Amino acid sequence: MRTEHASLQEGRISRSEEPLNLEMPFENVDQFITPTKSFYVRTHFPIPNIDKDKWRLSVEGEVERPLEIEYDEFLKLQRRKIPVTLECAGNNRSFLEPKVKGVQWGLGAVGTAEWTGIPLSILLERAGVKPNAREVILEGADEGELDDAKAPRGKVRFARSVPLAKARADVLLAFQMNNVDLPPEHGFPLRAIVPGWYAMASIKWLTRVIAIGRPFTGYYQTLDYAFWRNGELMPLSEMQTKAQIARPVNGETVLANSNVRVFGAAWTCDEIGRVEVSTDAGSTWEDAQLLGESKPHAWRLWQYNWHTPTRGRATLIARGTSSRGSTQPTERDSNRGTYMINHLLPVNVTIE
Ligand SMILES: Nc1nc2c(c(=O)[nH]1)N[C@H]1C(S)=C(S)[C@@H](COP(=O)(O)O)O[C@H]1N2
Ligand SMILES: [Mo]
Repeated sequence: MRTEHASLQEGRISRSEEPLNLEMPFENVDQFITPTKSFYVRTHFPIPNIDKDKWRLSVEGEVERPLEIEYDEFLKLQRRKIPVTLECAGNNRSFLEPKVKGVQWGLGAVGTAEWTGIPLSILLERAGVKPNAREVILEGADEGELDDAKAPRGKVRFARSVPLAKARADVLLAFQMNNVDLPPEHGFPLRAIVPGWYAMASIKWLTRVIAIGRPFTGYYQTLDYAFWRNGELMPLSEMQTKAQIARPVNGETVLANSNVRVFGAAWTCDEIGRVEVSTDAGSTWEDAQLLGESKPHAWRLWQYNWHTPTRGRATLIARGTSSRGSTQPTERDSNRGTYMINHLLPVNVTIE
């Protein structure tokens, strides 16, 4: 690992060095907020080194009054702080059979942080969005050439769009993560947080906000981070419901005739309604206990008290349901390609 990145790893699993991709060991989850040093890192290009005094955010495109904002001006605006769970759309990819291309994430390309920033709606209002605008493109400062015959030639920047209604509703432009300035790898000086959506939409190193009157056709919108629906490639958006077991871990040996705490986290695009656990490979299910309070767009920790049998093996499975009633699918849907992996995953344990 390159020396400048080695110091960043700090107990995280290195999935690739250049670009830097680090995973949180999911078995370590024990609190609602993920410490920044444990939070997964996903990058596509080298991390841009941005001088905040030279950095500007532009708001342009289909707006009456295009504007540029400096970092210090940002800090003077009315700020908000919200906990939001980010999950990479490729989380759990290493469990797919047969294997597919892409970063081989296990369970830990997910985490919850408190994000402090300015609602995007404030800037859109200042700039005066024209009536014909439909979407808002969020563009980062990072760029590079892509190793894909379908990609445009030359350098491409990492960019995604959100519908104008979503941009106005709850997209946050965050300058702090867990109460301190964003670290470089998480998007310093400013990143978008798109609550409830897979994290590819939460653009780091944000430099441009562009209102447009038609659907955005950028590489990371239409070719990558897309899935098949009715024969058409659709951009990924909302997170799908998922419950993951943090402990026990797959392959662990647990004590016979004892109480074992099965513990994990569950999330969806809004709020979790229910988590069930099976200790017999999915034949029967019981409700887990949801811990803490429910917060929109953030995961919910849960636990289940399992009284273990005398000896043998068991297959544990957790299953989440959103407050709107969408439950995790049992089987993988191949239309989802290499993304949105939320089918049920077994955790096999030995009882001794
Ligand atoms: N500018 C920019 N923003 C980006 C990315 C990127 O490579 N460049 N990666 C996206 C993806 S795919 C994910 S999963 C999240 C990861 O955020 P994190 O590294 O803070 O965990 O950032 C998103 N925002
Ligand atoms: Mo991602």
